[in-house]
Amino acid sequence: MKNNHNSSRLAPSTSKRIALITGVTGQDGSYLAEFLLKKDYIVHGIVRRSSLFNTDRIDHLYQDPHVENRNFILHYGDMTDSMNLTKIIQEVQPDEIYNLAAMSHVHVSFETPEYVANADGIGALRILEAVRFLGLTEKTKIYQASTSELYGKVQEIPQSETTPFYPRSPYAVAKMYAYWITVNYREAYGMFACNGTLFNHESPVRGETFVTRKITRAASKIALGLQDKLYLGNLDAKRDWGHAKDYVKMMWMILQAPKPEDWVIATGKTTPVREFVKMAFEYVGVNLRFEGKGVDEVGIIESVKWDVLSAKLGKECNEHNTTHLAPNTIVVSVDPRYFRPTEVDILMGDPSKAEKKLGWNREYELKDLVEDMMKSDLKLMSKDVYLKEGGYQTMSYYE
Ligand code: NDP
Ligand code: GDR
Repeated sequence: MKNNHNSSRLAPSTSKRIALITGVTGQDGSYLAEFLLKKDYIVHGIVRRSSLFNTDRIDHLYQDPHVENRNFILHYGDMTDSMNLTKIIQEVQPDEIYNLAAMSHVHVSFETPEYVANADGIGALRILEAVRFLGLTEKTKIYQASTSELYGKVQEIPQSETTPFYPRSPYAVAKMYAYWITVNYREAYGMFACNGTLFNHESPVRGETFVTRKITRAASKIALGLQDKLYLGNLDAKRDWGHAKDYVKMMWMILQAPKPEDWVIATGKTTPVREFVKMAFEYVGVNLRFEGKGVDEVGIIESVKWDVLSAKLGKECNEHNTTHLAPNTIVVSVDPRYFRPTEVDILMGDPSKAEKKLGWNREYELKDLVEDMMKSDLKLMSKDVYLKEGGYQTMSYYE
């Protein structure tokens, strides 16, 4: 990150509303910061120190710390450091806190369970307790980023605010603690603290190792001839996928509701991973068929719509000059390393409470989401083609 952490130059006292976002460098944090800045908030964000810049997603919002009256201000911090969080909250005196910071990868949480409990679980407590300790319970509203992973081994379909939880990963168990401690602080101390139980939401800036982005990046690279094959885990898993842009609006809506409550935010539709793969390849005119079962299942090129591929790649493509996409080429295989010790088979949310009471509606259907991600990744990967042609090295970034 560029050094943007000079808190002695905070914005002067103002009538503007002040928001603090933990996890501002993440997918949701970056969209939410953009959304709140458009609403004329002063936005503070907490950023982790990293040995490389980790602020790519908020680069377009960055303001030089030497500029007076900034409305986007970053602070170094970590969810595992109570003193640091308390100090930032004291300095910022936020009207709204959005606690989005988390080690958010379900599979990785099996490798780092203790850290996840600390950052994702106790981290939420640190925020709540800091607000209480600083005497800000009347002033500061808190949004806790809860998750459909809480439903885990689902007890009913679809899942709503009243569906019992059955977490299936260290991540989900940590988030379960965060969920209930948020409810407890609301009930015990009358705090405006809410859980948004959000189902999967994706975007062109989704982390590269989540399944949707892994697929759209690979489909783009395969179309461009930069990668041969995509290896995935459980193709049968079903998820309720929406667009992050639609979902961050609801985080804000949840804190504008007349009273603090917990909300399910979802599309109400569910789709298998396999289908998402087909949709991504279809965007570039490649039709896939799947054959085999379990670890032997493969995705095979059935046919190519050359006119679609040519239009998407901006150059004439045909069976003679694009042989890497020949019919019957295997482009998807299963690798058991991506299986999880315990899996969440199906998630499908019932968003009717938020639809009725918060006016929740969505701009993006799944097809629009896939298009948005594919368009962006094709553009991104095309840069690699130019770099390679110019004799430069490109990063592999395979997972
Ligand atoms: P990302 O993984 O994209 O972003 C997570 C953010 O948290 C990053 O800014 C990351 O920093 C930061 N972070 C991680 N650990 C710490 C720590 N110890 N201290 C400070 N910051 C930390 O997640 P999303 O944006 O997708 O999700 C936002 C939140 O919503 C998360 O809590 C996630 O669990 C939850 N959620 C997400 C859903 C989704 O589908 N996207 C659905 C439901 C809930 P860095 O950039 O340095 O890694
Ligand atoms: P999820 O998202 O676990 O739902 O958590 P992810 O995209 O990682 O997995 C979705 C489903 O796809 C299956 N899958 C694979 N997943 C990954 N990552 N990589 C693969 O190669 C692969 N192959 C198949 C998974 O098994 C799973 O069933 C996301 C995160 O954003 C959480 O933080 C958030 O709380 C939930 O969504 C809601």
